[in-house]
Amino acid sequence: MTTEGSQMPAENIATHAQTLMLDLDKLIHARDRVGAIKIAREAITAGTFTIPQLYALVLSPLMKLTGARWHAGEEEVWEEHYTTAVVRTIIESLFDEVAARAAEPLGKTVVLAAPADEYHDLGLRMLADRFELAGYRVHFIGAATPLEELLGAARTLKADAVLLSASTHFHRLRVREYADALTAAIPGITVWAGGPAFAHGHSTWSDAEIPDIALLLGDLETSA
Ligand code: B12
Repeated sequence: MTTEGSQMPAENIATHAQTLMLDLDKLIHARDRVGAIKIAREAITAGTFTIPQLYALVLSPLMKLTGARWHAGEEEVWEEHYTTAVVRTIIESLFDEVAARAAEPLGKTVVLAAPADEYHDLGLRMLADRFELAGYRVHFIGAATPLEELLGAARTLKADAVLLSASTHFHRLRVREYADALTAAIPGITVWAGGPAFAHGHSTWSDAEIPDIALLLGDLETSA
């Protein structure tokens, strides 16, 4: 279990997370991306949050807030893109901290990708770091990956597991196709699938195929 960082009681963590999220939101709206990146990094280097906590309790809710504002007509599309870009920079800026805090290697390799035409990859990128922290060897392929390319990557990179993410409902069938193709082509491979596309149930998928990442990695108190 990744226990570096905060030992705060859960309710304090929630309050601190909400405060940091609102501070980040203000800085992003003031178009102060340097300031936003600085306070997010400081929350990690000061030990206020673990990296999984920052991702699950601060950055993910910030993205949802942005999405809700866009949906309500309170934000332009470019503003959602702006927030996405700042959040991605925060994540990338933590690369050294992820490497320094990663657990002993487990000897397992995971490849993370989204299927063709699926452009949401920020959640996938956060999951990549959480797997790395847990000791996996991680290869992040990212958004909109054609099936043949993913099969090639999984073989070449000797993946023990492939994690597929889909946010848009209409990509669920494609994820099923990818999972079936991977398990047929690579004996013994584990395929996990998830993301908002599965938010309203996952019939035709087993529970093992759609894992609870917090439970699998043991890196958060609550499932996220
Ligand atoms: C940012 C964003 C975008 C950006 C994506 C940028 C990027 N590179 O990622 C852009 C602008 C490209 C975009 C485009 C679109 N988007 Co959009 N987008 C969002 C938004 C606002 C935030 C997404 C995000 O980053 N969330 C934060 C991350 C951390 O959370 P997450 O992705 O859910 O991932 C977490 C979990 O789901 C889970 N998870 C993820 N993958 C996996 C895999 C496994 C195996 C497991 C176990 C868990 C797991 O772990 C992650 C970490 O905790 C959401 C709103 C929302 N409520 O989420 C809409 C949202 C996802 N988008 C939506 C839609 C409809 C679209 C568009 C179709 C809009 C349009 N009409 O053009 C297009 C589709 C583009 C495409 N073909 O893919 C819908 C999807 C609805 C649905 N379920 O079908 C949402 C939910 C908005 C809404 N309420 O309608 N979007």
